[in-house]
Amino acid sequence: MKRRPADEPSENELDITPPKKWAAGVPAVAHALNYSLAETSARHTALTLLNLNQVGGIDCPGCAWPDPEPGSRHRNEYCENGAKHVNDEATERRVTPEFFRRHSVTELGRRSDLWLNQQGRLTEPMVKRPGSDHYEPISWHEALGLIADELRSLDSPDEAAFYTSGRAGNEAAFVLQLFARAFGTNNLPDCSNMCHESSGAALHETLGTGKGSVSLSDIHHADLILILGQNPGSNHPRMLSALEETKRRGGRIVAINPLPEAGLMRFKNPQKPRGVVGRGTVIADDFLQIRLGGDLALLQALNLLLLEAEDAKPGAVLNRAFIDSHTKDFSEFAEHIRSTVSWPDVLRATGLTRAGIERLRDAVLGSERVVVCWAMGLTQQKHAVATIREIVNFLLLRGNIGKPGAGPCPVRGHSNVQGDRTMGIWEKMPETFMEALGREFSFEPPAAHGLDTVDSIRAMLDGRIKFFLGLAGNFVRATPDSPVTEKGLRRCRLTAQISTKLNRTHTVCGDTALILPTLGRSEKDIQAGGEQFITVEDSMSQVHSSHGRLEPASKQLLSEVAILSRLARMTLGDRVPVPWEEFEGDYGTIRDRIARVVPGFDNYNARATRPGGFLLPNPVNEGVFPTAVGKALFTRNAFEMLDAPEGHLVLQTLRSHDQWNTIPYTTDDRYRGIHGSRRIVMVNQRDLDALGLSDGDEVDLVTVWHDDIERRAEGFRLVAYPTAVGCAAAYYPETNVLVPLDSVADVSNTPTSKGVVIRLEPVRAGATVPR
Ligand SMILES: Nc1nc2c(c(=O)[nH]1)N[C@H]1C(S)=C(S)[C@@H](COP(=O)(O)OP(=O)(O)OC[C@H]3O[C@@H](n4cnc5c(=O)[nH]c(N)nc54)[C@H](O)[C@@H]3O)O[C@H]1N2
Ligand SMILES: Nc1nc2c(c(=O)[nH]1)N[C@H]1C(S)=C(S)[C@@H](COP(=O)(O)OP(=O)(O)OC[C@H]3O[C@@H](n4cnc5c(=O)[nH]c(N)nc54)[C@H](O)[C@@H]3O)O[C@H]1N2
Ligand code: SF4
Ligand SMILES: [Mo]
Repeated sequence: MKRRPADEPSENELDITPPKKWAAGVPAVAHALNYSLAETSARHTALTLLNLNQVGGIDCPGCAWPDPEPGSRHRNEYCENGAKHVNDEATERRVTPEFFRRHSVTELGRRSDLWLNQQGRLTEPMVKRPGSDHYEPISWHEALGLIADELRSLDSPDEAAFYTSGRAGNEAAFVLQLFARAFGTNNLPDCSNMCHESSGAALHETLGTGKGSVSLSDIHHADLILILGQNPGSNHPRMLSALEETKRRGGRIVAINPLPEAGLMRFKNPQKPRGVVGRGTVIADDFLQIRLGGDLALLQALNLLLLEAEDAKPGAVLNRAFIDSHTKDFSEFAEHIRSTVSWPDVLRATGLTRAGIERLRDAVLGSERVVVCWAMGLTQQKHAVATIREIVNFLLLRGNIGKPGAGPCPVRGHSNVQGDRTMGIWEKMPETFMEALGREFSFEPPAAHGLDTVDSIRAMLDGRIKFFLGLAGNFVRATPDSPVTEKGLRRCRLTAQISTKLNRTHTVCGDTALILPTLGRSEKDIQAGGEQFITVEDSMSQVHSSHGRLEPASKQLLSEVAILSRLARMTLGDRVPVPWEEFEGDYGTIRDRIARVVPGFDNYNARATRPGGFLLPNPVNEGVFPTAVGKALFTRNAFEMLDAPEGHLVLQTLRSHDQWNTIPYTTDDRYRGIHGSRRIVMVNQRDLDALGLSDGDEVDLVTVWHDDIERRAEGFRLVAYPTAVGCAAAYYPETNVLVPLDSVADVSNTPTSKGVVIRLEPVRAGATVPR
């Protein structure tokens, strides 16, 4: 059954109910089923959901949270949002050539992100030729030929950028980076540049590895888990089941967040009968309602309190043996903390009380095994890398790294964002990887580092990048400073997107633009060598396979690997001896090569298909810290905080419960009690009073930044909300327009999406409000 394209939803029926104090339970399951059934038939829904996260089934295309051991998986091993994500892909709606005849590119550019996504799956390759305002059908051969010609006509390979979003599987990612490097560039920007780049930078520097070292079992066995800057109830829902298990074993959890997120407060597990009725489990034993950007100050104060506790009781607080044998620069760090932490600054930066921070110290002192989890609330701040380094300092002090039940846990976003990096999607892969790649395929990979996401946009703006290819993702909505990014992309000579669904990036075109429609993860992938599967790596470094089950959305779809292999062959000919055709026919041959290039992947093909897959070793768990000096490093980090001038607020741009990154599924945010509109901004009642504004007023959000460009997001409804004082929250991507391209984290170059100083300007009666 083909469904009609959906109509543009109405945006002005805002309905506010009190924020929820618990997450999941029966309503969550009901919501997922409602959404799924609106998109697909009941049979389809059953087929996708029963295969989700099962051995031999489909890896959930949602977040990167790991699956339990094969033997302990539930029959419904997915969350409400995982069900929504997979059914968003399995929709029976279709975008056809007829659709593009009816809608010009300009018209599509005026549609909302929600509407574009609701039109359904892309079905045929399409081209927008120079001077035209319509996409028209094109054959695969001609489409890939156009791209290959454009690539060959560039003055330098560095005029091309190849973007990856973290849904791409290992095989496609490996082929893409190989193609880019064989072509001659390291310009491999990815979504990770906007996501956990700060985590990778800080962990790599201090521990010698950019990944977290914690497993699900460590989460279960921790005495104490700190959760900073993360909203697992919406963004990693099955993490709540793991936290429930931690609690059952007597562990404690402290939530550190400007918002009292429902999932952190109380959880009703829909997979357990007792979770469906009753009050569920209280997740957070303590909640520190921190101000945006205050985490560095909090961690430094906590580290000072630990040093002072050690002074009071020498030998009882710090793990001296661990510090002496496994770390470097402890004294410099301790001296720095003692001489720089100022309590007035800490209290101002965090908005917390000293008593609250001392409570946290006591919780730490009462715990042998501590895990620290974090996500975007930390990574998307100017001082993100310093903050995460300070987490490492904190963990090192009591030897909470490399032992069971303890360690750093950056909770990754996209289901395979970590795997894509392991496969070489990074503009600055280490030399060891480049050498192995060059040796395996007998070529000289380019030595110079490439451009990341923000630098690629800068290069587009000044004409240094002329070609853009996106493997999944929605570049113009994921990136900051929307009109600036759009201008950059429009300056390209050719833009091409390998996508499953229509999104805004398809409407922001270079002279020539191509839509290359591809198979989703839920679909059967049949190649010359038979039925294929792909592999992915979760947030805890477990690598496993994913097998598509559904019939493809259209007969004309090609797999990501097929598109990239054919494009590489057409562009490079036999310039580099890579068996592209063999890769396309049998992904096992790609995995054989990966096994020879990437450490930890020996015997990849056999191990990937074992139930549950295999775990990549993390040296930290063997007590090895592969930094330059072979030890974990304590670091000294300068105090920094987010300060808003009088009459201003700091804004974070975040996700609702009902969206997948740049794609809203509905206009609701159920756990926060917001229904019917995404153009809202959450502000504390005390700030509303101080600003002379009221709940329900309409305002523009205007960025305060040191250049002359006016950045304004128009027509937002104020919602009085219990967020930290001085801190506002509004949804991404509608507010990306407010984040200046140059407002980035030190070291990692990640846009500061969680720390933008704004003012609220009341909208005069009668002014028109855009959608
Ligand atoms: N359903 C769903 N799941 C997803 C995604 C999705 O869009 N939808 N996206 C996926 C991706 S790619 C990612 S990266 C993850 C993102 O997962 P999250 O990081 O949980 O996502 P955000 O909505 O950006 O939420 C940031 C959280 O940090 C808090 N926060 C903001 N600033 C600060 C701060 O300065 N300090 C502290 N302590 N807290 C702060 C916010 O209040 C919020 O709770 O989720 C993944 N999972
Ligand atoms: N202001 C602000 N900006 C942010 C953030 C924020 O919190 N605030 N978060 C940042 C973060 S953490 C991230 S990860 C980025 C996300 O940025 P991206 O990863 O670029 O964006 P997504 O929304 O995940 O991309 C969705 C699109 O991917 C395509 N797609 C989906 N599945 C597949 C598939 O299997 N194959 C292919 N080829 N295509 C597919 C579909 O066409 C869909 O429209 O955004 C970042 N931007
Ligand atoms: S927690 Fe993440 S990976 Fe697991 S089912 Fe939900 S969205 Fe999918
Ligand atoms: Mo992300």
